[in-house]
Amino acid sequence: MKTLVVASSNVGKVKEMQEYLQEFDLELALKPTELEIEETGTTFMENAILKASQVAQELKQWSIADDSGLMVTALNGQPGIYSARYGKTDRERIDRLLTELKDKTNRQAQFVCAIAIANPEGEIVIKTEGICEGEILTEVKGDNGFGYDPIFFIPEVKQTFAQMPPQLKRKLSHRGKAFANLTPLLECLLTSNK
Ligand code: ITT
Repeated sequence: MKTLVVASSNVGKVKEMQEYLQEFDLELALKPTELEIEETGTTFMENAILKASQVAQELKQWSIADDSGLMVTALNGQPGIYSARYGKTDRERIDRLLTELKDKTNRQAQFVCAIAIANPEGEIVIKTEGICEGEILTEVKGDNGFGYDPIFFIPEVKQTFAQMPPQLKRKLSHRGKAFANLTPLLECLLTSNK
């Protein structure tokens, strides 16, 4: 494997994925924007597998996909796999969530990230997951990051993802943890494909 196609159109997510893959001897490419994969899965992992596998098959290249989202306890786990479809913009998605949580005292939530890597035939060779527990604030705080970062608060460090420097988000976040699980598996794969 020399080139790995990042199967995502989410700029914030792609930036983090590129950073977390930097330590590997890989050329990263972006999937063409016109190549869109329908997320018909019922779990984060099913959707990550769909995206990695279909992009790999289309382009006949190795591919990595991330499916992630926010599961809010007071909303019975919603928006979950529908986190991207909760509104048209990050602002709209945040506002909708804050409105739905307006009268709720239970602010518990978890971010989940599923990662899948597919070979050029579309077969899944690696899959990992990461989870990060936190709370949903009643208003936005911080300017870093993307998506729901300004309302996702980690009590242990008293900061939202959007208030943290990128290294701390990497250490604590769902994506950082999924990539920490991925690292030894990817090292192994790269050694066996030399
Ligand atoms: P791709 O499928 O093209 O990768 P997407 O934005 O549609 O991009 P998902 O289906 O995985 O991605 O939806 C994830 C949603 O959760 C989306 O709205 C993200 O902005 C948000 N999200 C995921 N990880 C996040 C993070 O680390 N911080 C804030 N929001 C995040």
